[in-house]
Amino acid sequence: MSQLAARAGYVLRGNSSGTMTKAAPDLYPHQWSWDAAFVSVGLAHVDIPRACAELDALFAGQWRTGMVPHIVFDPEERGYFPGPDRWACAEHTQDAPVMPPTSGLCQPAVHALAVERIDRIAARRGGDDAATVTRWLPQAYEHLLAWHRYLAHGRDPTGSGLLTIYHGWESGMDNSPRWDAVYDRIRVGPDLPAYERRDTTVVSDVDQRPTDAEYDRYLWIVEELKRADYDDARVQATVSFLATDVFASAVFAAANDALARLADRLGTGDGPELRAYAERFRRGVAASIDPETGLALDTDLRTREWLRVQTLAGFAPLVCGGLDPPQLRRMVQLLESPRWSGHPRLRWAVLPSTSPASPDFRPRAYWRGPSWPVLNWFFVWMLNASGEREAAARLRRGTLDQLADGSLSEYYEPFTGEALGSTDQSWTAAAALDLLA
Ligand code: 9WN
Repeated sequence: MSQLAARAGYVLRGNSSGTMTKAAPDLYPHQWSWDAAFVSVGLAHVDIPRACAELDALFAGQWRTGMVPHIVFDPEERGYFPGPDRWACAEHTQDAPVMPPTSGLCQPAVHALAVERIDRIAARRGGDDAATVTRWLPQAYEHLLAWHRYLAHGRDPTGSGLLTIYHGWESGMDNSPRWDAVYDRIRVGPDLPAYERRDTTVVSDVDQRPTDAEYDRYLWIVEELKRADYDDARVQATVSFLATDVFASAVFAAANDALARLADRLGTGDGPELRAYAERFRRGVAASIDPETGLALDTDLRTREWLRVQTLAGFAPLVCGGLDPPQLRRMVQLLESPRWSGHPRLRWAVLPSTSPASPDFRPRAYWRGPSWPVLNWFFVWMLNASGEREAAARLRRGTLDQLADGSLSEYYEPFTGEALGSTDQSWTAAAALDLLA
């Protein structure tokens, strides 16, 4: 285990460009939003100032609207598609910064949770580390407040307690079966500009990545966003992908709780506003639980129908709390049941991205089945936060066993344990460091 920690620290150092950490050295050579938040927690265990700098680099790409974009591009790096030219954000809206260039979407708002955790790690250490974070917090707080206000208003204009997303990429679970029905409806226009994928030159086994047909739709939505000049109201009226994201909503509720605690500590007076957001989104998530499966579901906003699938996003209520004790017990039991981490064929008792008992399950295909250490770590973190310490300890054990091969891969085949996707994935290294600490 000490070797694993050393290797994880080495990977994070190697993936750093100085101020930002590439999500992965070859496959994702830029900074991704939720990756950066998770990475900053890993960094906090080895270098507190660098952890703060990681989030500062991300906030440098924040839009005038408050949106924290899903990619902040390193202008020196080329190897990723779609890159800054394809997004062309600053050409379409003055809300986007010219430098650093960014994408025009966002990802789950785990950042305030990360900041709270960095603060706790630094406080435990005391001395210069604690002082560094105390000095840094007020400005980090301002970025987070603007980000949360953007989401609460721009992405939930009707006050439903559920965030609206425009692309599977915004969920962070790109090709999850969660979005199949929404993507099925998308008709790619004949004027989709030609493109060449880069991801399949890095991961040569195409089964591990989304298909070309899926990519066409991903890129088509980018064209639709540009046509609406990345303006939220125009996008919501025109884009062909429009859904609520129950997992991102739960993350947002929990992040508002964390930011409210920070507001109190800093004496900003925003606590009541942030607690009201937390309550609104907790209620939205609780109302999304499907009585048939016990899992929380997303909604297709064009048809107003629930998207009935069995993915780990269904455990969203475990992230934001608000379940009464029997409901909480039932959900933890479901998580550990043979449909999930207790499935008899699993190599390790961890959560796969899609239930192996579901017809959508495909064990090698990215978000359609493989298990992702980063999300297992996140559930360990959230289970601990809701007092479910024994379930958290079991999931932690399984995740560490999975990580023991030292490849720090992006995802794993859940039955055979084969490492898949990118190796040296930054957020997997962060997961290892935090779980070991
Ligand atoms: C598109 C960086 C990102 C993660 C996402 C993951 C994957 C990108 C891609 O990699 O998405 O945003 O090109 O496939 O799905 O969750 O943030 O690690």
